[in-house]
Amino acid sequence: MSTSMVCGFCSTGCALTVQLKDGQAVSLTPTPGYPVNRGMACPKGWEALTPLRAPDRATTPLLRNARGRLEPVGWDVALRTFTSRFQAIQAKHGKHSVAFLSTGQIVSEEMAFLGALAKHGMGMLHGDGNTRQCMATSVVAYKESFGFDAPPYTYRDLEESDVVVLVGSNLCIAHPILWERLARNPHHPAIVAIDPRKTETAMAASVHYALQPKSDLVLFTGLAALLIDKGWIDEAYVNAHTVGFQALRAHVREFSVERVCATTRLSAGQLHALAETIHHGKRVSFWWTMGVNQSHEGVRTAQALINLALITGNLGRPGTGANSITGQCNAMGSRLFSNTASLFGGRSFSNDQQRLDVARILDVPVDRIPQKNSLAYDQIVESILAGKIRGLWIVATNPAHSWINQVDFHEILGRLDFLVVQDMYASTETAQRAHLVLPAAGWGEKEGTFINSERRIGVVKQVARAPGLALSDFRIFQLVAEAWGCGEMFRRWRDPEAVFRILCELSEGQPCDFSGIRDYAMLERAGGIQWPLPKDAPPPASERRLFEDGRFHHPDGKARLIFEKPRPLPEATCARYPFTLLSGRGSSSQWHTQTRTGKSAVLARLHPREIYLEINPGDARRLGIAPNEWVMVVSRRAEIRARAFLTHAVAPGQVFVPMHYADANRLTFSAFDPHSRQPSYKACAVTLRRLDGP
Ligand SMILES: Nc1nc2c(c(=O)[nH]1)N[C@H]1C(S)=C(S)[C@@H](COP(=O)(O)OP(=O)(O)OC[C@H]3O[C@@H](n4cnc5c(=O)[nH]c(N)nc54)[C@H](O)[C@@H]3O)O[C@H]1N2
Ligand SMILES: Nc1nc2c(c(=O)[nH]1)N[C@H]1C(S)=C(S)[C@@H](COP(=O)(O)OP(=O)(O)OC[C@H]3O[C@@H](n4cnc5c(=O)[nH]c(N)nc54)[C@H](O)[C@@H]3O)O[C@H]1N2
Ligand code: SF4
Ligand SMILES: [Mo]
Repeated sequence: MSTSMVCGFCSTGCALTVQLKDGQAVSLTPTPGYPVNRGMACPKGWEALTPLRAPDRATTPLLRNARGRLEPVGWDVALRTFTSRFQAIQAKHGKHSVAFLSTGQIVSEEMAFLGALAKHGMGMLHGDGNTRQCMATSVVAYKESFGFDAPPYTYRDLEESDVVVLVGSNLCIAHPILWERLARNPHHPAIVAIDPRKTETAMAASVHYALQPKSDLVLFTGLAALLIDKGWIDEAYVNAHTVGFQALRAHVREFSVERVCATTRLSAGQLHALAETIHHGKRVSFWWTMGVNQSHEGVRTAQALINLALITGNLGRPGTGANSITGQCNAMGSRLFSNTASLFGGRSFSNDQQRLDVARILDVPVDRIPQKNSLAYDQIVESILAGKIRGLWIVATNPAHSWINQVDFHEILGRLDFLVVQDMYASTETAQRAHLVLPAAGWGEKEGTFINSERRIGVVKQVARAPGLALSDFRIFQLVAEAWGCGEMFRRWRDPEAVFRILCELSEGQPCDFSGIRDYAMLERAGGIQWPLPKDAPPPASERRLFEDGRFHHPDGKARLIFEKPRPLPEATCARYPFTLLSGRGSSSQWHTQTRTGKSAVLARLHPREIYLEINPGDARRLGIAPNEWVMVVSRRAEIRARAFLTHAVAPGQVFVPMHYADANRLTFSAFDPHSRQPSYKACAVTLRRLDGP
């Protein structure tokens, strides 16, 4: 017996075939016919079952006792404590003094349950997720430019482009199967990598532009200036489908070649060559990931890329697009259904009609749906510091490792009156800080759906039993609803598939409308289905892109060309802190804070066990640092030890540390994009010191 389901790590959304014995998983292999991965998987996918069997799984609820130790309790005590502590905080400090932080890594059905339970059931106003750390920039950029958060592409575009521009994306290791798809492109595309580091991707690309960190906005604005100046734009497309071209043209005039070269440290020749490559391409696609999103000016940078695609008419045709690649397996689900930054289905909390629509579909009184937006993640953290938020429920994310500036964050966590952490493992940095740990089933131990980067909805199944008393997040939310006293509100939320039907209804009439999907079986038969698929639509093709008719989601059907002046770096280098610290993914075998991938002996052989720092050999020589030597990396917040890894992949004056080691974010500086409030993880100032002795 075997069954196929979508992988639970990255947003590529590969399908894996799980071999079963007595209904339980024994092994897995990539699914051959699935339109996403076509029989391929990366090391994490192959090892996806291993983390389920780890010895540090949370197998029972844990409650911190009077001596400060976490001690096992039953679900009855856990639920009573959860309810009484949070309700007491709300009674004393107001309903909004309890908040939640969720994730892009549970199924959409669970995300929606958490969002509805917390806000409509428990009366919270504030809830955000780790999608803020990751995709908030793209969400805001798309919403403003296209009128809806709608990544336009399908993966086949990687195979149909003749020019592929990858910006701040290390596709080879962060999305290896997408890289495989690109490698199969029969048109011998020019692959352009734009990244300060010579990454695995940059090495494999046709050309690498090693720009100065955070100079992307200047680069793309300057490129627009060159393209417009030379008349290398698609005027017919601009006139028919965009608004704001005259203003954009006036704005970009200030970005002379000299200015762009001075800021980016690219040569005039490189800039002209890039403009020519784009001009000569017939099907040019622009792809970006965290090198763009995690920036103090990420939204405008993403929009500068969107503008390039729009003014050159590279949208809505095969092999084109302004394409943000997502990160987590269900980041796209969280964008539509977490009920955090937007109301269900990409709606707005401040729109009365949309609140009424949701209230009707969910059969809840409309006054249970907040009229105001939640605070963003960093503002929730600030509110804890200010004593306004005193209770926090964290589900499927590990912010005591992954949030920016850990020195502050750990101090702030200590101020909470009550912290609940719901995770697969009791050993995570965040669970270790909790007053109450709720043991959760993981991927493979429950069912539901994920939405991948190309908007494809795919099914996740139960192929293993959760250990001990661990329960699916779905079941935990049901129990919390009962204990809280709002169980009645969730009578229809019987099981994940019943909730999937509610999600279909919530999507109806929205640009993401997938009300034409009947059930999980239909998704399975089709090999996943991309949104939109409205009711009564003809059977969908296996790959579809958006905006083929040139109509965007603004009322006039046109896209907006949006721009703004570049901003100064929040923490620039100086004489005391002369190095720019970059951070990001280290290898294809490591996932984020390593709570899952850290459990696999196979994956452990594919990456260094200890934290390391990539440094340019010239800088190392100057500072007397030998290969593999332990060095002290010092920022204004903290100093950490890391092994020096000498490599020309980083430019002089820059260093890189992978985010998978907990110390990385002790160095980073709390700075945010003002429009998306996404953390700028990828630039702060550090200095290096040699350590005497071992
Ligand atoms: N193996 C593995 N795969 C993953 C993940 C994982 O943890 N492990 N995580 C998943 C998730 S959630 C995400 S969001 C994606 C992230 O996927 P990516 O964004 O591709 O990964 P990162 O390494 O974070 O960042 C990409 C690149 O941005 C570059 N960069 C830094 N600053 C700048 C800049 O100013 N400009 C430009 N142009 N580039 C810059 C960095 O040098 C880095 O090479 O990966 C997903 N896939
Ligand atoms: N310096 C630096 N920091 C970064 C980044 C960077 O590039 N540089 N990247 C940022 C980005 S893009 C992201 S997405 C974040 C990721 O940051 P996190 O979300 O904190 O990272 P994960 O390790 O994926 O944490 C997921 C947690 O959920 C648990 N879990 C997994 N499955 C389930 C489940 O089904 N149910 C429950 N209840 N729990 C589950 C895991 O055990 C783990 O503890 O990190 C961000 N931090
Ligand atoms: S590329 Fe992503 S979705 Fe595919 S197997 Fe690897 S982690 Fe899973
Ligand atoms: Mo991410």
